[in-house]
Amino acid sequence: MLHRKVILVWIGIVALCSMFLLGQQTWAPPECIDNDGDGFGDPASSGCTFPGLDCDDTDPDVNPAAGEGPFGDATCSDGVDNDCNGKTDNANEPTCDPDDLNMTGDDFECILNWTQVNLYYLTNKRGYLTEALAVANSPTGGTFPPGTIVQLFPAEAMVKRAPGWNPTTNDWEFFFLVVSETGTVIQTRGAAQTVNPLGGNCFECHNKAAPQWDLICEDTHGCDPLPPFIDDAFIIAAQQADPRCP
Ligand code: HEC
Ligand SMILES: [Ca+2]
Ligand SMILES: [Ca+2]
Ligand SMILES: [Ca+2]
Repeated sequence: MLHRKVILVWIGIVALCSMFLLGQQTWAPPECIDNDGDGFGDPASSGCTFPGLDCDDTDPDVNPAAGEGPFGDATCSDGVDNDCNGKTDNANEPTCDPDDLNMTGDDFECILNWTQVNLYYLTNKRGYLTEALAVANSPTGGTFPPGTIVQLFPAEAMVKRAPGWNPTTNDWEFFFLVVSETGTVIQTRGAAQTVNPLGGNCFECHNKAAPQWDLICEDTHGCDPLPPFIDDAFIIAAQQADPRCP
């Protein structure tokens, strides 16, 4: 009998201890001091909605998730480090860099308006068309200037952002677009993770171009070829069918 009581008491103690230990976790979450209520704390704390440091905990519009840019936007001249990255206004490269090109749907247009280089179309929306064409036509390659847009198909585009935007992709931003008579809707955009609707990763294919070609494939730069049915005639027909063209 005594033996059974000892065991019961022992089980009771173990149960109490584990309740205490479990309970402690919920009774004392990491403290979050978030004076402006934007979800970021000062100091940074995993107890807050977001773990990043709020560099100005008196202004809910200033935190690591806030934007600074593009150039011309008030955030590039307000004297505030809006996104808490340690750089303020025009020093906030690349997003406040006047050469950066942060495309909206309306910035895309009929690709036949642009300059044809071999099989693709190219323009530059930051005043560097001469420089961009020099790179495109160079037999030894080069690095395209910011503001360059390159398209082979109306629905896919590569856009050169400001230096430092994304070192992995050489600052290229990849786009998949939905185009119609009424204009362009951006369906997906981004750096190395961008895929087309068939799941094909733009960067994985284009990164196979030899380094001097700045991720431009054409059919001689080292990329795997497109499937045989996508021949020149197919590509030209797709270009001529760009619904945005007059
Ligand atoms: C399966 C590999 C592959 C995928 C995925 C791919 N591309 Fe390409 N892309 C190519 C090849 C190869 C060419 C060159 C075709 C030619 O000129 O014959 C090309 C051409 C282009 C061109 C014209 C300039 C150049 O590099 O020749 C642009 C712009 C482009 N692709 C953008 C994109 C974008 C944006 C995506 C993603 C939405 C994408 N591509 C996905 C292989 C790929
Ligand atoms: Ca805050
Ligand atoms: Ca900043
Ligand atoms: Ca600012």
